[in-house]
Amino acid sequence: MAETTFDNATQILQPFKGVKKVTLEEYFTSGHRTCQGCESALVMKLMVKAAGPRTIVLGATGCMYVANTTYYTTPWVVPWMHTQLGSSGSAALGTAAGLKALMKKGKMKAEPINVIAFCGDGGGADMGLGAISATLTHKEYNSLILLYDNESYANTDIQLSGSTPYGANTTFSPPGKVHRIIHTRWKKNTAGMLAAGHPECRYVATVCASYAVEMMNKVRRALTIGGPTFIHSLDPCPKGWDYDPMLSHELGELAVETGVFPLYEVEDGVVRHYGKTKAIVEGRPRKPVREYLLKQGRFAHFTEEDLGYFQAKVDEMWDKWEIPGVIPFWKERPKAK
Ligand SMILES: Cc1ncc(C[n+]2csc(CCOP(=O)(O)OP(=O)(O)O)c2C)c(N)n1
Ligand code: SF4
Ligand SMILES: [Mg+2]
Repeated sequence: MAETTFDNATQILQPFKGVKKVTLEEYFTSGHRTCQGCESALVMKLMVKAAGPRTIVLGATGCMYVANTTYYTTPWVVPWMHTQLGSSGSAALGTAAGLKALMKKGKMKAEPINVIAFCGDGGGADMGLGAISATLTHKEYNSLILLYDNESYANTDIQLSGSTPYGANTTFSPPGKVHRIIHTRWKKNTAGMLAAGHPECRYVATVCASYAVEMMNKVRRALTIGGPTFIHSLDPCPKGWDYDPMLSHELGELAVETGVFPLYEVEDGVVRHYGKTKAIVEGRPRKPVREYLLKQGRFAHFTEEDLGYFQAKVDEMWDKWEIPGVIPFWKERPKAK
């Protein structure tokens, strides 16, 4: 059979210019069993809406697998496949390579088909980090890995992950009488690490579904650029974060407005803060982190001292980091003589 030429060129997905321009079709519909107010379910819906119907979604184990594919029910309208907890990277690369081979051999029409693999913070930022890293080195294959970060191993009852914030109450870190703060580690900087360490990856972004149009446009940008790309989404989780489900949207906004979760994209090595984060970089004051933390039961045991420590760490990120929220180093200042 004749070989069809097929390179990395993908479709051009223009950004949605405002909410009224967003397409009406849904590819993640009813039929899921996530908790009321689950932001990660919204992320799935927006992600595939942004990508469109010519999309294959691959999902690592976690809430977005288990609650979305109960026997005989599923909200996915596009082709969907489960993959093992740490395998989102391998699934993305294998599927993209398989499609490319079939198209190259002329066994499939050569056309852009989006390959999106999602993973949770446990599956992506912890267990599957190696596979994601490998995928981000393979510039010849088009795929997007979307990490939905609800800041715990939620599906197995809220164990702490490398993405769980300092001090949070999880089933692995319940505050006690002797030790109030059991989880004393600061959250991993996953997007910054992946952006800084993968020269073949042309696009990395952080997103939050509270800013839905911007979030969808980052997905569209990643799928337009092609090659391996990565998006990190911060997703409020009413069960794990212990708050009233009606606060999901507000908590996403507060994560950004307090500077806890900066929004940025790195395209071909150029960092661009966007949205409310851009305003903060340009001088808008950050809200105090207590406004974000004290709305969540997982921080209900925090004292003023704990709030002060958390605020100081976030201040450090903004005041000292080489690129605030992205590159966690700063240059040694010359010692005064
Ligand atoms: C190799 C492996 N270890 C453990 C599990 C059990 N397990 C299923 S889902 C899950 C939690 C995954 O957490 P995360 O990736 O953050 O997704 P979330 O549940 O928070 O959506 C765990 C530990 C598994 N399925 N496979
Ligand atoms: S535990 Fe959290 S992430 Fe899982 S379905 Fe419920 S709200 Fe969504
Ligand atoms: Mg999780």
